Amino acid sequence: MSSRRKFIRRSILSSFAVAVTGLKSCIGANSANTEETTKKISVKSVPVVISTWNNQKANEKAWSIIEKGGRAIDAVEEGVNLVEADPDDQSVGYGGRPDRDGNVTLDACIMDESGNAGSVCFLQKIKHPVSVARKVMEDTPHVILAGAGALKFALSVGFKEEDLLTPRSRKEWEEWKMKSDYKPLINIENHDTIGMLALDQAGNISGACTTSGLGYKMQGRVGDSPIIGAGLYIDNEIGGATATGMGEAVLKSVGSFLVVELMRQGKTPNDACKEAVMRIIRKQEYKDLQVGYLAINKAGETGSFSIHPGFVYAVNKQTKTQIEDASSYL
Ligand code: SD4
Repeated sequence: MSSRRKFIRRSILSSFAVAVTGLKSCIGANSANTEETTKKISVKSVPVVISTWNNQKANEKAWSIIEKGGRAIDAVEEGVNLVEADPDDQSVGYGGRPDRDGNVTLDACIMDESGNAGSVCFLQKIKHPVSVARKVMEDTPHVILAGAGALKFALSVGFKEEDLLTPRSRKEWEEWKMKSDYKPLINIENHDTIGMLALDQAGNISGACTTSGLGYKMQGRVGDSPIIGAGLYIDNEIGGATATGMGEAVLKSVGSFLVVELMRQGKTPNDACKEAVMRIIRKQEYKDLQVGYLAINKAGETGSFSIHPGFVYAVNKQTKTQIEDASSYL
């Protein structure tokens, strides 16, 4: 049997194997018949990989793992690793824009289908913060390690120290210092953070998020991306969500957790992302800031929404990666 046919067959088989305890909320049933509903209905799980912005290669990498029957957690880690290593992506990992003092400081987190989570923030000199986050998740009793402690841990488990400031990012920072004008531009400067969600053939969901944060931020600033519930949240009974854009707005609304909880209450991924954006819009001045959410549910349905137009995302539900425009409030 061709590997494509095997893949389709496995996907169909897994769709019947998934019984979702949280399903009653997905379909709006009341609590009295929860058990019955759970027994009778199973979700048809269609494998999917989705990630923020135009990260086609990262999606292709992740999809190649899903397609072979691999785990979602491996797919998201290896997918975002590609972007972390790319010197041309100035919002993530190697080549990321530095803070205003010239330090490249990285934030990342990862979460698996069992609700395990790992995170690093304000980590310097390590090219793959998401892989350090996975080690935190798997090898320590903690969820978040920060700064010098995160670096010490990374070195102790075999990561190597590297200078992450590329000549291009250094040159731009030197130019920025002439004026020191701190005003992130929507969709242009500072926005390429990768948040990735995957649903594998076994019906399991995992996610990862990694960034160098806002360019020219204050030293020590940590954004939403490494914070479980803000930049990323997974609940394998319901779905997953990730965020990009102005981290302060996402942090204050615990955005990704909110999106997943809204899906638990019965909203589609799209409507859940929209409502999470509306929470920001109702509470603060939003004209000068961009926030975008992506979500998937247990069935593999996807959704997205942003404040401003221009937020794009990469999605695989079939072999070819599509780059799509998110709907937006403005
Ligand atoms: C942060 N949310 O550090 C990140 C930035 C981002 O695309 O998403 N950029 O606030």
